[in-house]
Amino acid sequence: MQIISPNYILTPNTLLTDLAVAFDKTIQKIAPLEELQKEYPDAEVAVLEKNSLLMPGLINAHVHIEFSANKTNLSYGDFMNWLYSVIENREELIGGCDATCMSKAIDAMLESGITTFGAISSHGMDLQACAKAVQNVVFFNELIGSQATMADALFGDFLSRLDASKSVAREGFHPAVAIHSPYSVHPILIKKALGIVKNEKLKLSAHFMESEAERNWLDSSDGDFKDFFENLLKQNSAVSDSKEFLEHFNGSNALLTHVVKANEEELKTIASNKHTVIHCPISNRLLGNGALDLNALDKQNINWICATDGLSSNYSLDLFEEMKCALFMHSEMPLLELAKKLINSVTINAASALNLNTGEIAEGKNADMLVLDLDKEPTDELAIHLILHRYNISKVYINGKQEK
Ligand code: MCF
Ligand code: FE
Repeated sequence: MQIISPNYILTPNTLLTDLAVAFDKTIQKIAPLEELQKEYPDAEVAVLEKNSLLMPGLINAHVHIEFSANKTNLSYGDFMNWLYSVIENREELIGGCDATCMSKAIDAMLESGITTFGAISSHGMDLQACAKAVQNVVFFNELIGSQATMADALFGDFLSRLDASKSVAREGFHPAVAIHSPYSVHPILIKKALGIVKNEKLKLSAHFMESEAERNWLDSSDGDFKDFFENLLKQNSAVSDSKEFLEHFNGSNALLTHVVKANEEELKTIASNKHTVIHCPISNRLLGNGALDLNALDKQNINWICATDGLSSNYSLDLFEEMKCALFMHSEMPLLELAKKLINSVTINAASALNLNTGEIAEGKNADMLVLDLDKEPTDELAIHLILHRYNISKVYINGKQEK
């Protein structure tokens, strides 16, 4: 048992003062230090310095680890140009991302306070790096392929990657499934994969309505994707429309990433199925996809969370940086309200979306915690300051073990 005694503890609705936390793998009790020392006389005690804040570890629910080699290879500003640049640079990009490159990305996330991440794995090449990461990992094996003729081979490959991820038997590692997107996955494949998802109660994720090109292709088999599909894949219409696509996900509490171009009907479907929207503001900006309308999501009571996406569409995997950009991007929402929502989105709300017992400093939750060194007593605008000031993270605990 350990006891940590910070000056302040951040919880979703209040800032606690003069309380300490007793924990092993999970948080056992939150009470005054003297009381905890009496109850756990053998516990190791850390009394922290002045202005220390204990807060939950951050959760980055959507990141492409295999794309971590990108810095300047890909074209930014327009989604289709980005996509063509991915295809053109594929070998260099994926081949250039070895174990060291992937571990560097994972370690950088730890340094910036990310104690849980959702890895979207395109090829399974990131499995070892994710298996040996100190963080909690939801490992989303991605299914992709719009051609029916390739379905058996692609599904076979997907299944063997899923099986390999199931053989990772470590605490905090969770195999899961990602359907790449409505335009890139054939319904035959989606149906087969969702059979497994439902049987085995796996978490499920998909990119959805990221670009104008996707909107036009799904609505009318037209727009910027027309040339792409006709020339590269000899396909002249979309494999499904967005309604059919979303119907596959009914009853799954899925994570839908981007959702920038979704219409009101789609938002209603997302709301009624209790899916979560993953918002990646930097990626949306860099790929020329505009900004998500957060008020429209709030109006429908949709749980939305903030994530970084991969280094394929970002310059860092730092959720403090991501939240800062979101704060400046969404002038439609009052500043303090937005800051509080962002902090909850990468802690308690991300945990609930991923169905993990973490994201909150509360009794019974896993002890995934950060210590931040504030320089002054916090004000009631703490959420804004946490996002703006990049306070030093002096300690990181994951499942009760100190990792920084
Ligand atoms: O999220 C970004 C942009 N949207 C879609 N896909 C990806 C992103 N970063 C990497 N990807 C991957 C995706 O998982 O690119 C591959 C897929 O494996 C093909 S589509 C460019
Ligand atoms: Fe992505």
